[in-house]
Formats: sequence, C-alpha cells, structure tokens
Amino acid sequence: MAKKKETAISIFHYLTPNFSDKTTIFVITMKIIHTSDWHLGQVLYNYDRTEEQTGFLEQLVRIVVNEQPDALLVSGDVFHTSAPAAATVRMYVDAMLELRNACPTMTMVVIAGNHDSASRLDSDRKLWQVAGIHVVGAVERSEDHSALTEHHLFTVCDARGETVGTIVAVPHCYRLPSPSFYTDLLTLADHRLPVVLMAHLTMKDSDTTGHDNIGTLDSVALERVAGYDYVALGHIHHAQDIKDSQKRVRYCGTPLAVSFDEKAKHSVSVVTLHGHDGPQVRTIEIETDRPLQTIPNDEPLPFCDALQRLEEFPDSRQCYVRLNVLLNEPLPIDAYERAAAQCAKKNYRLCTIRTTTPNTASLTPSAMSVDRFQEMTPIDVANRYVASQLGRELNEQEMRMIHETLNKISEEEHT
Ligand SMILES: [Mn+2]
Repeated sequence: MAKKKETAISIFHYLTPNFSDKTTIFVITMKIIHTSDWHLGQVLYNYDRTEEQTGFLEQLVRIVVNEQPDALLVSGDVFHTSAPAAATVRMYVDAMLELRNACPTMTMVVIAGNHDSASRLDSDRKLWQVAGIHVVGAVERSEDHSALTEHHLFTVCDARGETVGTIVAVPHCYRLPSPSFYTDLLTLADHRLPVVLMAHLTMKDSDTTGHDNIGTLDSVALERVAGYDYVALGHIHHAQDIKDSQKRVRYCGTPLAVSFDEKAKHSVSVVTLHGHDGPQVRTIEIETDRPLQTIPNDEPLPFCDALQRLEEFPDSRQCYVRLNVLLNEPLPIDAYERAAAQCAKKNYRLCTIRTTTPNTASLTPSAMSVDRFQEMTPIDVANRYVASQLGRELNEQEMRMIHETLNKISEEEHT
C-alpha cells in the first residue's frame, strides 16, 4: 500500500513538480474567525458602553476556546476613536491577551480601520509581535518585495505546526500605493495553499443599509480583489456576502450595533477553507443585554401613540431607545422628559427622539441623520465637505493637517 502511494506521489510530482507532498495526500483546511468593527470606546448618546463591549469580548473568547481556529482576523475599526481612552485601551489589551491564551497556536491579525489611528496602532506593533499578534496600522509604501511581505503577509499554521495558508493584511487607507495593490500582494503569497485578504473598505455593490453613502468615492470593484480564496472585509456594518463573489468576499458585520439603523443580526463569521474550494461560512450570533431599539420600529407615530408603544414594548432587556415620532403637531415641550420617565420605568435608556414631518414621512430623507453623522470620522466629514463644495477629494497635505489638529485636540482632551 505504502509503495503504491509513493508511486502515485512520484507520478504526481513528475506531472506537477511545483506541488508539495501534503497537497497531494490531504486536502489542507484553514479555519478562521472573521470579525471587525468592534468600535471599542464608543459612547452612545452619552451612555458608556464598556459593559456591553466587555460582554462581546468575553463571548469572543468563548467562541475561540470552542472553535480552536487557525486564525483570528480583526478587519479594522477596533476602536471608535483615533485616540481611545486609557480604560478602553486596557479593555482591548486584556481581551487580546485572553484571546491569545484561548488558542495559543492561532495566528492573530489586526488591521486599522478608518476609525483607528494607523500610527497609534503601529506604535506598539513590535510589542504585540512578542505575543504573536500581528498588527498592521499603515500601508507599506516601499516597492521592495521583502519589505512588503514582512509588513503585509502572515503565514498561518494549524495546531500541529503545519502551514495551512497565508493572510494578506491591508489596513484602511485613503490612497493605496497603486490600484492593483491587493492583487500585487497576492503574487507574493504561496498559491499552493489558500490565501486570504483582510481589508477595511467599501466594496462596490455592497448593501450599505444603516450607513450613509460615505466612502463611495473610493468604492472598490470586485476585480480588484480577484484571485483570493477569501476576502475578510470590515467597514460596512451589515453582515453580507458580496454579490457575484461566489461567497468569497464577505463583510462579517458589527458584533454590537453601533447605530440604530443597524437592524440586522450581529455575529462573527467562522470560515473554513478547503484548499481552493469556495469558503464555508457559519455565523455565531453575539448576544447583548442592551439592544438598540427604535420604537415603533416600522412607521413613525404621533408622540402620544409612540409613547404608548414604548410603554407596551415587551423586551425585558435594558434597551437603548430611539422614539420614532410623526410630527403632525409640534412636539410637547416636555416630550423628552415624558419619554425618559417611561424609559426609566422599564430600565431602558432613552437616546433620542427621531421626528418625521408628515409630508416627508414616505420620502427617503436626503439629509444625513444624526446617527449617521455620529458614525462618520472627522476625516469622513471633511472629505464629504470637500467633495460637495469643490468636487474633489482631500489631498495629502490637507489630510495631514487635519490629522495633526485632531491629535492635538485629543491630547488636550486626555490631559
Ligand atoms: Mn466601522
């Protein structure tokens, strides 16, 4: 039997000299957990969310313990702000180390999203490396292949130490070194095994429900990430496979809702790659004690009726509430107090009263909602302003000036 197998392998080698033994005998599998958009440190209408975020991170640790994946990928927007508070950073550091202990052999990769500060994430990159955690804050602009490989490519091994694939990690970036950057990096990877791209971007044809149309200026066409076995995306908060990608290109979505417009379920994705066959994706729902709830959820109602709905709302959890009011008459002067009192009775947290005037109730609002505006980073806002006023994007110098100013502001805020 062994002899037959050996003969078969040598025939295979003769025919395909570039293949290694293991690809001929076994189908190599790589199991990854894909998550993104944690937005740690987000404050929702002045309510601190540390408890919920800690709750998510604890669930993630349990998932990693149970699944024992080969890799854990965090595709950007780890933090909600570019200069997170010390307590938020501490929550992150503690969680990363617990995740590391939960599965000591898995490869861990984190990339920066548009909400993260690339340079801050990169500042302790080498320290994270000691814990076997790869952090990629900024894009490597050198054209040197070994520099690019060292910065962006990470080998994944299984629990036995066998190589099972490669992760190509590209953080959010307003200007890539070239439009073909993703496929250029693919050529540096070992193609005999699955190659996975991590990126934080707006993919063309993605469902942006719950988002403003930010980032359409630099939306990426499917062809630009072609050739990868799986593309683990972050940025759009609604979990989805990209149309026409044969499920190879996917947003895993937020584990916790960041805004009231994110109504889909929240989960992390468990992805198994068998050689170059299409990925198998399973989702594990993330539970929360504090869901974000618009009341009524479908159509706005006059204030008193909306208040009635709030009173009757059955969820026994400690919901965050956005009251959805149809303005057929002016809002009572004590509307907020009445709504807040009703919320207090149920241990809910009133966030906002959304008002719709009757003649626009059926129309899609063209202006941006407060929720959507809050989701945007200062750079997004500046980009949108420049695009609407000047019909162009921010240039490098303007971007740098804004970043410097923002850093100064956040330093002052934290002193
Ligand atoms: Mn995000």
